[in-house]
Amino acid sequence: MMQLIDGKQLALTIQEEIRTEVDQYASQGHRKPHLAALLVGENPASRSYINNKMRACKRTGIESTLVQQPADISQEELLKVIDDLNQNDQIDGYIVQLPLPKHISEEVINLAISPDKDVDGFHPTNMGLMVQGSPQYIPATPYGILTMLERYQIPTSGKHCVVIGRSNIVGRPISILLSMKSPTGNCTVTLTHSRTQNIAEEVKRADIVIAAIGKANFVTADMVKQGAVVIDVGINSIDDDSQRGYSLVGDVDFEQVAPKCSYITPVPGGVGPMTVTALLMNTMKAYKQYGL
Ligand code: BQF
Repeated sequence: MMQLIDGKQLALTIQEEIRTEVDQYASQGHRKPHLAALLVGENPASRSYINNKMRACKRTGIESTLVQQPADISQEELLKVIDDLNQNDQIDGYIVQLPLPKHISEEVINLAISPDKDVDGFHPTNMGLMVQGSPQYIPATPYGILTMLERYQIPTSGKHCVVIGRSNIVGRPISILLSMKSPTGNCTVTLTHSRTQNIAEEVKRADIVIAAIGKANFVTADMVKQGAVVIDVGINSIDDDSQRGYSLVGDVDFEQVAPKCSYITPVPGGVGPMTVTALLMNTMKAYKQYGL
C-alpha cells in the first residue's frame, strides 16, 4: 500500500522538539538562538518563503530578524550588510533569500557569508566539507529530505536512487549525500538533467526518485517502477480559477503516480515544510557550536 509522507506533520513534530531544546537552554540562563534573513527586493514568492521561516522560528522560540534591502542596492552595499551580520555576535546564523536581483552575483555573496553562520550551507567551504563527508551545515532541502527518509525509516542502503535536476541547492547536493557512506546514504545514484538522453528509462530503474527539475507534472506513472519511493521537490505555480488565481503543484503527476509508490511526498505539505525545518536545525547547530 502507498504511504503518504506527511512533511507538514513531521515538520511540526521536529519543531516541537526544537522548542523543548530551546526552552531547556533558556532555563539554564542562555540567550535564545537567533536566525536572520536578508531579503533583497520584494519578490512575492520570496516574501512568502521568508514568512514561512519566521513563523517556524516563532513556533520553536528561535528569535528571528528580517533585514530588508531595496532591489536596487549595489553589490558593494549588500556586502557591507553581510559583513555586519558576520560581526553581529547576537546572530547565530543567517540566510540570503534567493533569487537575488540580476546585478548581484550569488557567487560573490555566498563567498562573503561567514561559513560558521552559513545555515543554508551554500558557502564553498561548507559545500567542500559536505563533499568530503564531514558536513558542517547541509543545505536545507537536501537535509529536509534526508530527515524525512530517516524518520520514516525508509531504507537507502544499496538502493538505486535517480535524481532529476542538477541544481546547486538540491539535485547536486542530494545526489552526493545519498551516495555517501552514512545511515541515510549508501545508495547507487544516477544524476539526470536536461541533457540526459532518455530520462524516462533512467527513472524507471529507480527504487528512490528525487524530482527537482521545476517542471509541473514532469514525472508520469509510466516512468515509475512499482513500489518506488517518490520525493517531489517541485513547487510550480499553475494558474487556475481558485480564489487566489493559482495553485501549487509538484514535479510529479501525483494522482497518476501515487498508486504505484510505496511512499510519496505531496505538494504542498511534503518537502517544503521540511526545508524550513532543516534551516532551523542548522540554526540550532550554529547556536550550540558557536553561540553558547
Ligand atoms: C509547502 C524555494 C524555490 C526557490 C527558492 C512549505 C515552503 C514551500 C512549500 C518554503 C523554497 C521552497 C523556499 C511549503 C522555502 C520551500 O507547504 O509545501 C514551505 O517556504 N520553502 C525558499 O526559501 O526559497 C526557494 C523554492
